[in-house]
Amino acid sequence: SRLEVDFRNALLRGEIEPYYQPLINLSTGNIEGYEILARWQHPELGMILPDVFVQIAEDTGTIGEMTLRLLRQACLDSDEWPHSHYLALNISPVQLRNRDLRADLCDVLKETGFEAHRLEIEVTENALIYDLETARLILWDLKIAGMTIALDDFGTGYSSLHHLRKLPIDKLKIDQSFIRTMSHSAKSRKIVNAVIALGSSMGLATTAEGVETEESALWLSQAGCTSAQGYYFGRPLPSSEAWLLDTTER
Ligand code: G
Ligand code: G
Ligand code: MN
Ligand code: NA
Repeated sequence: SRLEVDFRNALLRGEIEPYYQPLINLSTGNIEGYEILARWQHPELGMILPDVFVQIAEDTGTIGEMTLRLLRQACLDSDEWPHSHYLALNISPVQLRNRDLRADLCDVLKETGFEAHRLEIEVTENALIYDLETARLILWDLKIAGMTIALDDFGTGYSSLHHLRKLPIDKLKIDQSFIRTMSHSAKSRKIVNAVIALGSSMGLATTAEGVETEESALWLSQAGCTSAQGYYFGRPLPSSEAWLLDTTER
């Protein structure tokens, strides 16, 4: 298709850029990190969202290259920011079949001087269902290199608890669907409480995704959730604007 052809060139021309959404530590109220979210600034069509082009990147075998380019740019961008926060990078299911992932990511870290312990890798559970053993080896590679591992969209995938037992997970990102419905659903609140307790008992951090109101931010903080992300705290923004959130009083 037109977009598939455009995508490869867009990648080479640097039209795929990182946006950044802040992650807030709920005990201090301060920013602790930023999730890198890919955006495509198409010269004619305007901004295209990853729901459209991540699939194209996977289908055309360019997802690995896209990820490394985003990471390189993010490491350079964040080097200009006043605070040393972590960066969270999304990894696609197909990338958890590539044993070169650690070496590829570490090359970028070395080149940019960004420390591995400041890089968090986000994987979705659905990434793990095809070849769990290979995924396990790759996640251990990353872990041993010093990176942390977050399980994204937690609660929506398959056999979550099996994955928790088998894999070197550091953090659970509680899916937006639970957070969005919390204000009117007692079931959602109970599930969120249970996930926080599960994380806490296993020594894992918990991040609530899709926090849109002060009310849910306060509730999550009182429930012992470690950190939060969502429009209430900040939308994904380009580098020039993202770090400014850090200097705003909350
Ligand atoms: O804001 P948002 O539209 O950015 O993201 C939509 C979806 O695309 C989310 O599930 C997000 O995890 C995913 N996504 C965003 N950036 C990337 C990326 O660089 N790589 C991968 N694999 N997924 C991404
Ligand atoms: O799947 P993942 O969690 O990586 O995707 C993050 C997605 O959620 C991105 O598309 C991001 O723009 C979006 N997002 C982040 N915060 C909020 C929020 O508070 N509300 C809604 N509706 N979407 C959000
Ligand atoms: Mn994510
Ligand atoms: Na998510």
